[in-house]
Amino acid sequence: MTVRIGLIGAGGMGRAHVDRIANELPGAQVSAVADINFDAAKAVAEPLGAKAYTTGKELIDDPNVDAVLVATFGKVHEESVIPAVQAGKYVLCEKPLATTAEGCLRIMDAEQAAGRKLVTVGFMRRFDKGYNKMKELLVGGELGYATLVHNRHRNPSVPKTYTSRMAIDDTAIHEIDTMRWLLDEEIVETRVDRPRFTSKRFEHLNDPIVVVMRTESGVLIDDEVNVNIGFGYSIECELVMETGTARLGDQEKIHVRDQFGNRNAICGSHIDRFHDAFNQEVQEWIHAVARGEHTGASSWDGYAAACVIDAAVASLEDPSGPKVEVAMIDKPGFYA
Ligand code: ISE
Repeated sequence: MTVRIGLIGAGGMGRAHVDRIANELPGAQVSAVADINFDAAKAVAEPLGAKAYTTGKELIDDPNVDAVLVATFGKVHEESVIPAVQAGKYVLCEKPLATTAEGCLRIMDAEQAAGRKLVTVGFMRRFDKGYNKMKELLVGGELGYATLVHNRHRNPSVPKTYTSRMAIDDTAIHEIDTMRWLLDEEIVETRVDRPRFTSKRFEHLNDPIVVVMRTESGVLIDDEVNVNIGFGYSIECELVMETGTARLGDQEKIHVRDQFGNRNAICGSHIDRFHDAFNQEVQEWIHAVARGEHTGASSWDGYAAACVIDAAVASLEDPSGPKVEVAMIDKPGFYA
């Protein structure tokens, strides 16, 4: 079966997904594209012979759409995900599932009413080889249990429209989910520290910040979010266990050694740095949809991340940067 995918959101992330589905991954085709900017939808749809729409609703109702890929802004994910679920279609929604825990709960309600898990959240780092090796080492247990994790999440720059809240719900969300997945436990408390801010930021932005989190078992996680670093897109992670540590390889690039030194190129964006992880994620989703099965991070994972976001934002908005407990509902049996 060829899965016919409808893409909602024809921006950079959506176009990168279209490109991988058309040129790299077997088993699917993009049959429709929707964007509030119709010209942008048309520009992506026409070369593929796909339909273009202005609204997600029209795309979801299209009988030639089997499954929906949502790549709009986080704030408007909910308005596409809920109708897609109500139409009984599988959805791969880019992170965040919704920007607040409340929004995620509404999605979970719709999904439970539909009676099956239909929503996958695009937490692609779960498919990254380096993080998977790290998890394997931790689960293997030869270096003991985890005590600390140090993360650095650096972007070359962000547009003026990027807000301080987005440093958490759009950027740190990756570490929030990856740490829950890596350590296999919930984050129960968080606080946001503010170092000296960079002069390279837009005035309205708190940048850099450090999001500090603690898990149920007491593992302490720090995450430097630094989004105007200039030199490139750089993700670092070091897992500290009792008798050893594991660190991500720096970039998905080769090392060059010559008369200028020993170096590897720095990635420019997440699309570049996590290219293989995105491919793996989307490929597994396509195969699962064809089998009529759910795969990847669930709405519960989207909700759990949003609960940490809500707590971190509360800390960020209080100039004293207090520790804030993460409040969550009990996990419904549906997501067990
Ligand atoms: C963007 O949406 C991403 O997902 C990137 O991985 C992150 O580094 C960036 O800050 C976000 O805006």
